[in-house]
Amino acid sequence: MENHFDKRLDPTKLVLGAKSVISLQYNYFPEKGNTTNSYKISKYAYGEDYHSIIKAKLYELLNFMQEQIGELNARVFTDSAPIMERAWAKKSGLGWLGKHSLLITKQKGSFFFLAEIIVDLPLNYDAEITTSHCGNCTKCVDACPTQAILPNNTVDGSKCISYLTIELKNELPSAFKNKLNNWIFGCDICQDVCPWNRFAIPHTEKKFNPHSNLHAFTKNDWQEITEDVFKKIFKKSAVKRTKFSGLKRNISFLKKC
Ligand code: B12
Ligand code: SF4
Ligand code: SF4
Repeated sequence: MENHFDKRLDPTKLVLGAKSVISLQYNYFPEKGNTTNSYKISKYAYGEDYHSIIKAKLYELLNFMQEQIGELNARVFTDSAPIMERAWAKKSGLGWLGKHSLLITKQKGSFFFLAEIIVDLPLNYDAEITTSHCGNCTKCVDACPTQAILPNNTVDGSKCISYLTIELKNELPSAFKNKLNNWIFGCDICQDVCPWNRFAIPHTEKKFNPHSNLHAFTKNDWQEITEDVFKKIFKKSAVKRTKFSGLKRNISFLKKC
């Protein structure tokens, strides 16, 4: 997070002559969730990796813009560069930042990815939403099993199950015993309990649909998963980020709890 901090603050360091950040969102809320009593995978990772799917759509939009306007200096991003995606989305009027730090909209909740086109084109800008619609609610803060949600809409990344199960390269610290709530890749708890997600509508992106076996997996199936099965089920999935060894580490840790 400390790398490229100058770029994080200044989009002209990513795109020369940048004048606008176009913020976009892409729904990943699935029709069907994890099976109760089994291990859980975050909704965003059920199907194919979102990076390539969303990037293809961003290029489609950028090409359309260039057909209408002429050549532009622009780059497209989703979760792939030092950009403060939530801060830009808020500034673009897409929604507000919930106490769990994620962007929420009144119409759709929060189960969507953020993406941007940074372009050297001046535009008419939407107004920022400055009101939070969290009110006195603290459901996400109360439900987080590792107390990772801190005051002022921030998350202590090193305590977040998403970081522990995906990004952490070492052994899982014993302090998190009995706290991972059966999550083996990512965590959706703070979003599942958020009242605004009752407005979430299932996505229509076929590539986000899970492999037909994913929801049928019992705890036993997960504990016995082989590298071949892992490669089949998660062939194009974001779950590959944790690698077979990482997923096995998470499963063994939960088995011991
Ligand atoms: C690092 C990271 C994580 C870390 C840390 C999370 C955290 N809350 O900080 C970990 C691994 C824990 C994580 C987990 C998850 N993540 Co994540 N993550 C990121 C990532 C790559 C960077 C975030 C970042 O830069 N933080 C640093 C701070 C400084 O910047 P910021 O987040 O933009 O916003 C703050 C600052 O900008 C500040 N601010 C405003 N103005 C200014 C001005 C100045 C000068 C400064 C210094 C600061 C500042 O206010 C903002 C709010 O606090 C982003 C993608 C991206 N490039 O933004 C995805 C992203 C935030 N993650 C996302 C998702 C989906 C998740 C998970 C839900 C995945 C999962 N199911 O497991 C969980 C949710 C956990 C949670 N409650 O946050 C989505 C969120 C979509 C949404 N609706 O908001 C993003 C945007 C990826 C994407 N493109 O869709 N994530
Ligand atoms: S994703 Fe899970 S561990 Fe991370 S802040 Fe939300 S509830 Fe807590
Ligand atoms: S659960 Fe409540 S406090 Fe947390 S983000 Fe949703 S509305 Fe805001």
